[in-house]
Amino acid sequence: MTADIRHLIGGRWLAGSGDPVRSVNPTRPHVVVAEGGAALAADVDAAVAAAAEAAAPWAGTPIHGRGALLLAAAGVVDDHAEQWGRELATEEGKTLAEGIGEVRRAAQILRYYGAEGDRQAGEIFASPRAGERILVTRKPIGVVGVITPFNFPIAIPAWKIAPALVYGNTVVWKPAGTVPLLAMRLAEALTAAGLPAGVLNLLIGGSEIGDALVGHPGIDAVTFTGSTGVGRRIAAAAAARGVPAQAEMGGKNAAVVLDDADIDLALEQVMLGAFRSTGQKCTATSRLIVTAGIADRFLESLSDRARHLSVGDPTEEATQMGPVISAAAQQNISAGITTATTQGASVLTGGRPYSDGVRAEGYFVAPTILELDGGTADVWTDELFGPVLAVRRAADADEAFALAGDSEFGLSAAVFTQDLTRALQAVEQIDVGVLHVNSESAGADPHVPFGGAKKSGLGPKEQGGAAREFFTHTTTVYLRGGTAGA
Ligand code: UN1
Repeated sequence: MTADIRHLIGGRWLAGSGDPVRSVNPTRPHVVVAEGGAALAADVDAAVAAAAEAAAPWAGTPIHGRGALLLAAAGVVDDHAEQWGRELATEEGKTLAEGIGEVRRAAQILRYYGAEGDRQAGEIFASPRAGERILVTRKPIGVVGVITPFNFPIAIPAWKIAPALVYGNTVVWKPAGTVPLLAMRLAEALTAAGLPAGVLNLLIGGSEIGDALVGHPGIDAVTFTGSTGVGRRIAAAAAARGVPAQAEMGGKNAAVVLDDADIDLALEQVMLGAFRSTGQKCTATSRLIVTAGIADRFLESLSDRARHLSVGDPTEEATQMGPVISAAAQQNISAGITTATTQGASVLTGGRPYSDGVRAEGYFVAPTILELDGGTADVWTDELFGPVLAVRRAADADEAFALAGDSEFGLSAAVFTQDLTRALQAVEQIDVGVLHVNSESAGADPHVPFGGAKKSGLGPKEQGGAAREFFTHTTTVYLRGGTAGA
């Protein structure tokens, strides 16, 4: 059954009068998941006006009251985990287990921020002047533009929208046009929980809606997750208007497997990092560095596992990897593989299109492992955002860590070793925002900072206490009593 696309503006669910938009099932692209009319630029004006009107009463609601709404929404999300998880797998293409897991993760994020009222609200400092204290308090920024990607259609929106709301901001949100159904689900959960009209507005459409949002004079801050090119453009546009931007962008994340690693653990985790969500995570493992003593054995076992991965319809229980999001993504990834081979890469497994059944019909890319010789290769430097792992061998740990750092990006990395000294060396030497020792490069808990080093991100990090840096500003209060001369 095809869902109707609706936009949420000022508390009302409205049909769009723009061009037709639709999301399709990437496993069976002739199946339409959701369709309707896109939002128009005029809808951006209406949504921003609704968010501006809702801003003062929302900011004036005690944080515990705002949090209670998020906790109620978490309950709604959890209650629908199975249904929405299946819809997610159908619309986005990740496996059912991952889809249900992601919906539950969205609920967990809502619960984390729902409890924010019970945490520290600011700081107090001593004053060099008698009778004075200095308070650092937090205030909302205002109306936040939220732009989210396709790959976590409900979890990433939750981890931006939940902190935005709990800190007292109102939101106008544009999700990726490929996943409107899951966006509507999150907005439904928040409205069912009793969110006042205008506090969250949802507009579905193409990049012109995102541009109109970022350029709108009523938007006080922009938070974005997606590609590096778009993130830089958004941050530049925001800077030109003098408003803060938070952009979480590309990664080219390395797994480093040293000679002394627990090999079975490393095999299992590298597989998850490279191929879960079909490699479509900014934290996915897209580079692998193995040291010489174990390289042959490790690569042989890894290729064998990749070759036997169950690839197909993600809504079937046995499936371990589904399709990529779109025909354009499939073509881009396939072109990246072809370029790699012309640049000297050897294909250890995958690399060829499927010719059978649903895998030929849908946007499938085989799990692919490419071993590079010493030369330069685009697949080593450029994010393909698919199930493609580029491998290099290193003589020893020092060379392996240097290769891990050989990227303009620095989002996440994984290091597999049982030697504490080597693990500590990795912490010192690998310049990333998220480092996993003996676990895969993806994964993030809601209570700790998330974001990249180097060119992976702009602006304050996300999640945990870090989110407060972006979604609030400080007011430093020099506080004295009124008694003259006291
Ligand atoms: C994860 O590693 O589980 O777009 C989350 C992304 C990241 C989120 C990764 N912002 O893939």
